[in-house]
Amino acid sequence: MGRLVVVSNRVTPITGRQAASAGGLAVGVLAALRDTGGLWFGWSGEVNETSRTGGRDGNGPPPPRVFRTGKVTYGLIDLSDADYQGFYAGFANRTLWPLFHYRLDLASFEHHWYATYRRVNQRFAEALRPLLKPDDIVWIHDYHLIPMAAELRRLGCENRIGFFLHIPFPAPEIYVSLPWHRQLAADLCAYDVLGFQTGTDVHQFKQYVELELNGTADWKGSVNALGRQLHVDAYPIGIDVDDVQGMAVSAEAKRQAARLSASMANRQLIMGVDRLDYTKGIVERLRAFELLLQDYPNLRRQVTFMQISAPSREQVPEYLELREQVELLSGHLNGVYSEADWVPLRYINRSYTRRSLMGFFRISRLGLVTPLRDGMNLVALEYVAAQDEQDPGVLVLSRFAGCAQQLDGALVVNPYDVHHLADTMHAGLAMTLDERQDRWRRMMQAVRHHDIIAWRDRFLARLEKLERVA
Ligand code: ADQ
Repeated sequence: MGRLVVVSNRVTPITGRQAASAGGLAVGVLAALRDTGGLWFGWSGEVNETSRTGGRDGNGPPPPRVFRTGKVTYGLIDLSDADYQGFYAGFANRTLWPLFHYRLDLASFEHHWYATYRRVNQRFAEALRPLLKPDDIVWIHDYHLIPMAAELRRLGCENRIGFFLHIPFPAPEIYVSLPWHRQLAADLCAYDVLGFQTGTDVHQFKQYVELELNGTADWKGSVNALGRQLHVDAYPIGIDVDDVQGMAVSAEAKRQAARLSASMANRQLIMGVDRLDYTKGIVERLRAFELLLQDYPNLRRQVTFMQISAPSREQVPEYLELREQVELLSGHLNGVYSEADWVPLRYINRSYTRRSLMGFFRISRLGLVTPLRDGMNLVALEYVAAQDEQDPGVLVLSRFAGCAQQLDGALVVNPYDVHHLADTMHAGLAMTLDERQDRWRRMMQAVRHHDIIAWRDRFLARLEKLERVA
């Protein structure tokens, strides 16, 4: 097999113990790169003024910093503040992210952001091009980098190039609201393999191709459009199951879980963990919890809901508004229902180590994963893997999370229907041990079947099978 080259917006060189705290993409991709050796290319996370694209001095931005750790070579570039604002904070996070999650109301369509997005993608391609060897297999990740294959092709690159979209691909009716929908669709068609999280995403992309590009798509995954033929399929991302199980019984997890248990006075623990993002349905979840306490007063004093929301994208105004809304609701809820010796909600606005989170999951009775829209949602998979098979918790899962298509043992809900969500939480808390075990076994089978290694191997096998671009 040719060398693997992975490109993602953020690259965090991680080693040793740090690797255990990294999630999804980093874990899966690093494992592949470590096995076979390869290059991981992308933005360093640094912002500085020497890295400006489109400057007038003719010098251009500096070349990437290239270094090697073990078998993995890293290629890192920095971004200027203007590029960061237009490309990352602007077009990626305030145009594509809300639009692809069906939040047209929150999407802004600024032409200068789009221009910067294209320019930064071009810069990524120009910086990567000299590092590529003819047999390299290139795997590009996520919505920040959609135009990259087209830019690489423009520079004469004939390598096999695949793309994986970590977020949903919206229904064509939503997608066409993007003023540049056609350009980005043409960019997607420049790839050889296009991977989505679910069959629904694949279906929606194919529908768009047929309706708007006059292309064709067959049931085997072959898509012809704009003079290109590409393979399009669902590759649901998964987790490293053994790793998560190990973390859930680690000394750190046990210590943290014991501290939490001691503070709970035998109450049942309900858990929610997400980035503080408007796609995750946190507001609806809090409303449902309030309804649970209102409609089932016998549960008061019997449960504690711990919602851990890691701060996220705090430079984006919509995220600050969400934080205020969640803080207001939490304060209200605790103000109304707390008693001298019981506080129903513990709302925590920071991140925890993954070991601690897995330890909390393991002692909880209910896991609430209720996004309004989510590509896959790794928290749901981690929740399942972290459980004790003798006494597993119940997963309440949104039908709008990609993983709802695999986890038939979950209690599946429509997160907008907060009354039903409250009733489902009640049913989950009352579930017998037999039923909990039965549901957990079914979910665990699916989580193992679709793990991170299966995801990566299936995608790369498909990319390797293809002939190089003529
Ligand atoms: P995200 O939207 O970030 O991912 P998710 O898939 O749930 O969402 O992954 C989040 C990761 O961060 C998990 O590994 C979780 O354990 C960790 N995490 C969350 N909150 C945390 C906290 N408070 N402290 C510490 N760690 C925390 C995007 C897409 C998803 C898709 C993934 C992978 O939006 O739909 O599943 O990429 O493709």
